[in-house]
Amino acid sequence: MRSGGGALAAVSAGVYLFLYAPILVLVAFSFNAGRLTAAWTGFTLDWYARAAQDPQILAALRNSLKVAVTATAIATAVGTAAAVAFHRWRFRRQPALDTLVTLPIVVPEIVMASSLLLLFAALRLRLGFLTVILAHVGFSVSYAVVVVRARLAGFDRSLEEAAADLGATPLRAFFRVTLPLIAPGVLAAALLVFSLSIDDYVITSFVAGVGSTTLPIQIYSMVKSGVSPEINAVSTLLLVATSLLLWAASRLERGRRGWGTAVPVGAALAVLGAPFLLGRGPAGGERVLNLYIWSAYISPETLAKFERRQGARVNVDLYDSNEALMAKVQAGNAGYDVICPSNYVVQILQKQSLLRALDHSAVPHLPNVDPRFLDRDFDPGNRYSVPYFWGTTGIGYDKTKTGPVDSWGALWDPRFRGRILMLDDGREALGAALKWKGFSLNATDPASVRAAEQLLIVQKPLVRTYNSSSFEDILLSRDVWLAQGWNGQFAKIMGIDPRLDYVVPREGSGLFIDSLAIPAGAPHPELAHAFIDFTLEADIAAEICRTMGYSTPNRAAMPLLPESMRRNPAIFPPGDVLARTETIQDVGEATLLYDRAWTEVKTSR
Ligand code: SPD
Repeated sequence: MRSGGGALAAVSAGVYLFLYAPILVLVAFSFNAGRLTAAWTGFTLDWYARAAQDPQILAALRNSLKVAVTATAIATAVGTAAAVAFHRWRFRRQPALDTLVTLPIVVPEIVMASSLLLLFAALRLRLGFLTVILAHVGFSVSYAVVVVRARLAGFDRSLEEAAADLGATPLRAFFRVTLPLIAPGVLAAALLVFSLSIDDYVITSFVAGVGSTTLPIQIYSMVKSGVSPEINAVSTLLLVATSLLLWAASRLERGRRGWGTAVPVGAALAVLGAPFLLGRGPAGGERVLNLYIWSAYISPETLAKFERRQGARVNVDLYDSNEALMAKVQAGNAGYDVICPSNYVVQILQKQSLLRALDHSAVPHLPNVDPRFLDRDFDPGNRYSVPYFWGTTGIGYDKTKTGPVDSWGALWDPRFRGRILMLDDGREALGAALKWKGFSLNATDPASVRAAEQLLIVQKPLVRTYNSSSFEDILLSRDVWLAQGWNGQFAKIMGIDPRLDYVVPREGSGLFIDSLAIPAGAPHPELAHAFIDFTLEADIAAEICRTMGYSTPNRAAMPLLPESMRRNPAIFPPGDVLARTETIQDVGEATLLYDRAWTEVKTSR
């Protein structure tokens, strides 16, 4: 070996390790018996078996494949045609056209996502498969043009001319001469588009509607309720399938056909086709309820009961902020049948005519609700909503690490630097600062909101993370010792670990009533009413409360709850605690103040 050869090999090995270490870890942990991602506890194939039986994962994988295959076919065909046109003819203003065709590659994804959403809203297109496919074609076609053009750069045009001289039409010459010669480039473009499509999260999350949840969105929503090794198993299979396809493509490129190419293609197709064979796809004529609800708010078992009762299927999408809910509903046409806005959000959506008036004759169990939660200011007469859960915002903490906690001030205590979690929610995080300093949660004067903003900026170096979905798991794992959050999720972990406690700080806090409502354009209003009424049945309301830990407003469900829950002050706070709570309200134009303040906090260093 030449001198320096050893160093070169070491650097190369380092580069390969850097590139592949994360993938190797993912593959290894897909065989790990333990649920925790960071500790190896033994070999298992269980996660593969579970993934193969998880209807949500299978449905998401099917959706991803349908989208990726369609978008790949369209983008590759369009991109190839455009590349050939650019190669064959010189257009006026060619440099400008060249720039325009490659621009989507450098446009920030978030800009592309919001402009596509705006466009679809303007065209009144319902968000779903069509919009996802159009978006994927939109962002990937430029890549196809670039890859095919690179292949065409070395293409000898005299071959096409010879075909024409021998009497071939331009179309025949293209299919018999040009296409076979540029096929490796077209194939490479198709593979690139396929992998861009299968992987996309940002743009898809903007333009997907109900029933078109793709694998990345499903994975992200599963991660919100704790990372599952099933995800590692699915990712490993996807990796195997795409590697096999790449291997086959490289053999084809080298002109090698036969078994050596057919076997990897067959194996890849078997892996990719499995979700279609294993899971049930939507049957024609099947009744479907599209539910958009807070994470950690309903269990799959309760949904399965409704499905059995109604002979229907429930599609569930999750969110963890009212802002995310409002963005989807206000963009229009997301296709949801039932949503779960918080009190003030019911009011905002109703004012914008985005909710459908309820038919009370179709919700006969409404009288099960405790009258204290009916006919509230945000929805007089419950014309648009029925209460689902109520609760408080407070602090969950490990008393063995922090000692007693009774003030919001604990979240600013430098002794707990790096051990504090705040909700990733502007109104709630600013609300904690406002309450600590004696203001209302609904202060509208700029000085108070500004003071809260400054407090959160000062607090930032102490904060480990902002999280609104799995804050209780993060506390349970001891990554943090104090977490701002909502009572129900803390109540659940307090049952697992007695060192944890929950407090509504003495300065006061927020009380929320999250309600079920039907969006104005809901496609299945009859099934939506049936679902809302189902959740109001005493035993179902009790089951939802038992499994999720949040406080039920259902009076008839109370006797069905275990004594330990009824007496748990974290779930059903006593009168003196309730007396120091207030509801978050729609603050009208001051919303802008809150939005700006929260953006300042999140972007400050
Ligand atoms: N994980 C679900 C938590 C829902 C809590 N309600 C939100 C109230 C927002 N002010």
